[in-house]
Amino acid sequence: MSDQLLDQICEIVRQAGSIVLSASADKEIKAKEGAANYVTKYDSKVQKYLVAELTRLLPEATFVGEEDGFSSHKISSGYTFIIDPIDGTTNFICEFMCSGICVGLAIHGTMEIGVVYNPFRDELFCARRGQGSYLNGSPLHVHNRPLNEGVVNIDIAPYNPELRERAFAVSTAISYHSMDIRDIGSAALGICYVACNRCVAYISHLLSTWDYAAASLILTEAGGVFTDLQGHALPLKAKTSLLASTETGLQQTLDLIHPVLFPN
Ligand code: 2AM
Ligand code: CA
Ligand code: CA
Ligand code: CA
Repeated sequence: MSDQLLDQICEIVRQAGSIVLSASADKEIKAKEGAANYVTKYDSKVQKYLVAELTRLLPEATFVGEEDGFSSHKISSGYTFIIDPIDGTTNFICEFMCSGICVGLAIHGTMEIGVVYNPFRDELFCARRGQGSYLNGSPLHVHNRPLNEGVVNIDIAPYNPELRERAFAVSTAISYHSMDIRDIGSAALGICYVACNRCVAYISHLLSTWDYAAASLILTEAGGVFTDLQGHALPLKAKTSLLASTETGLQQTLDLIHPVLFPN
């Protein structure tokens, strides 16, 4: 892995950002399966662009991505790009200006490069394994704060009635021990916001590989930690819960949510 490859991927992701910024008023919104689950023509357009440009960069790579038949979750034994063209589609539809373009590169199943870009704020988070993580070129270092020194981002999961109730219960428990609760509507940016100390923790009951792969490397390279909601180490997985935080915040959160999620 080289810095040059990371720079090239960052440039491709920035270009993809200009597709998002140039979106017309008619985004051709369609409902996907289940509740509160939408896709626009730009989700497909950005993914097509990323697949074409990243294939030019690394022709031998395979892809895992949210849209258009790339969602097999199959991480190959060689190079695998794990991409979410727009993480925060509901935000994009509502012009909330908080969506991330995510590109992760795994080699033999290990994350080596992670890039998450919010074009609306022109904020590019990136990391290379062993080389630290950066926000627009400035190095990121997670401060090991407790929960009461920051806000906690909790995904409300409107697409799943049972998980939504669990998220409300977790929000109640965490609310008494943190500065405040947020749901910024993008899993990848939520994890990156822990990496840059805007949030002290991020909690989700259900993520796909493309939601967290790139951001998880940005987090750990900044000194943050993540597990599933039972505190287990989290390899790249098709569907999982996820808790990202500081070392202190992670243990505090696990202790607070365990009786809520796993009573008896
Ligand atoms: P998306 O915008 O790429 O779909 C919203 O709080 C977060 O949950 C976003 O990261 C969003 O990703 C993800 N999300 C939205 N719908 C989902 C669904 N049906 N299942 C799992 N995650 C979903
Ligand atoms: Ca989606
Ligand atoms: Ca997503
Ligand atoms: Ca998406």
